[in-house]
Amino acid sequence: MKFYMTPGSCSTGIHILLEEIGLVFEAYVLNLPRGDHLKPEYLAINPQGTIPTLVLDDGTALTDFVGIATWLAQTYPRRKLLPDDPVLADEARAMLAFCTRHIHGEAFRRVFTPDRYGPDPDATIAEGHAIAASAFETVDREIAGREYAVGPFSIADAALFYVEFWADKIGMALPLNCSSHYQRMKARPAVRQVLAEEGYR
Ligand SMILES: N[C@@H](CCC(=O)N[C@@H](CS)C(=O)NCC(=O)O)C(=O)O
Repeated sequence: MKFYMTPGSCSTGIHILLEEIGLVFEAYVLNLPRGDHLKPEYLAINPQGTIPTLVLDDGTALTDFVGIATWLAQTYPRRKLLPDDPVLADEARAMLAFCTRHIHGEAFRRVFTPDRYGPDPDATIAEGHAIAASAFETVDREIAGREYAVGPFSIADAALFYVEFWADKIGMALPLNCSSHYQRMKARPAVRQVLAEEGYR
């Protein structure tokens, strides 16, 4: 498999899942500020010009975080990346969607790329911070008393981790349960390995 990624981006979440499963893959690092993701050769693989992309051995390109994470969980069921319990599995999918679509797509997209939202970047960044803060409070209530996002470790944790990592990066304080979750994730061998490989100590 070929994995297209950028260190410290949302692809870090998929990188963690690949390591958790113990898959062998070729990593291709894209430099987003330099525009690698908009070059014709990459757009031929992923027309949306986003990372992560996972190209399977038969050449199929999976181009969406939720899609890749779900594919990994279903393709490697023995790793139990989605709980057997259907209610918990549904909660994991809901958390995955909330982290990628809402916390990433609505909050951090404003914080990291405010120019996409109009002429007042400072107001957009502030709005992004406010959306993120409120969303982390919601997650904090949901994960209270659990070891991981829905109880057992799942694909939801990879998504929650990368948005927590971004909060940490921009100096945003996480509420208590999210902060504990973030520390617990950072203690996992696969997460430590991924962070080291991506250049974080
Ligand atoms: N729909 C994609 C979006 C992922 C996404 O926004 N990735 C960011 C990096 S964290 C990206 O590729 N940004 C480049 C761009 O949007 O131009 C997914 O969920 O995987």
